[in-house]
Amino acid sequence: MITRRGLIVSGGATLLAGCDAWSNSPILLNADEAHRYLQRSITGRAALAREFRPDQRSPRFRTNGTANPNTPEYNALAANGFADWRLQVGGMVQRPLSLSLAQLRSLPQRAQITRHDCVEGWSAIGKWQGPQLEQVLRLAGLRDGARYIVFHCADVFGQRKIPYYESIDLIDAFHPQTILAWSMNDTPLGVGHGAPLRLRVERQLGYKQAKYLMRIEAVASLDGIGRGKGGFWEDIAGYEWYAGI
Ligand SMILES: Nc1nc2c(c(=O)[nH]1)N[C@H]1C(S)=C(S)[C@@H](COP(=O)(O)O)O[C@H]1N2
Ligand SMILES: [Mo]
Repeated sequence: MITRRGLIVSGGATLLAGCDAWSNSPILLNADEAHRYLQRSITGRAALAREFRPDQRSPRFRTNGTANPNTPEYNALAANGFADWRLQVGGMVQRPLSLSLAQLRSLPQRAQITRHDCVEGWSAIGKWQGPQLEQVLRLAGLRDGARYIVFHCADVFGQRKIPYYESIDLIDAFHPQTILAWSMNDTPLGVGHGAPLRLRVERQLGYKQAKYLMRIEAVASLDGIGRGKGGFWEDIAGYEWYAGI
């Protein structure tokens, strides 16, 4: 039996399937997403970001954005080496999780040497290691209807003390190079680079690489997150939510 999804993925039949197929596809709900899907099939969202040799790493990798959250909560966690820190995994999952650094380190690991590109115009090559986000999402089990993963951070901005946040779709969440990095250049992440855990989503720009992760949330829609654009800079400065490189 040919499902509507089958028509979508079979390529040539896509246009014949018409609007009905688009609107019933589990991954395409509106024109904006349909546009991204088309772009994706041209550029290949599943393709890997380039990986480099160890000797190609940048001698200096600058920090950007928050270099130390410096809140009482964060300082207390940092003071004892993040032994009491836990990554909360919740939202639309079957099994909410609370994972220690030791648990994250004991999952199968992936290491990659990649180039970080900041929207402000600088780049740096570094080595990152941690479990693939996919490993953690499989442990938690996404519930039907979950379509985005939101990352909530420890650092806060402005008078209203809004914690940094970012989000990605499930294509990037399950991309093999999307990892929860606790190590940079073979050393546990320093405070400047997001200790104890940060996201690496290698096909996107720097501001998507959320540092100081505290909580991961699976959601059906980004409407209830911040002002609805899916990320801190997206909401306050109009940055693109999909920051593909
Ligand atoms: N929590 C948090 N994550 C963040 C930021 C931030 O200010 N807070 N800045 C982003 C930006 S714009 C960039 S370029 C990278 C910088 O990462 P680095 O400090 O390790 O170079 O982190 C991203 N992730
Ligand atoms: Mo950036």
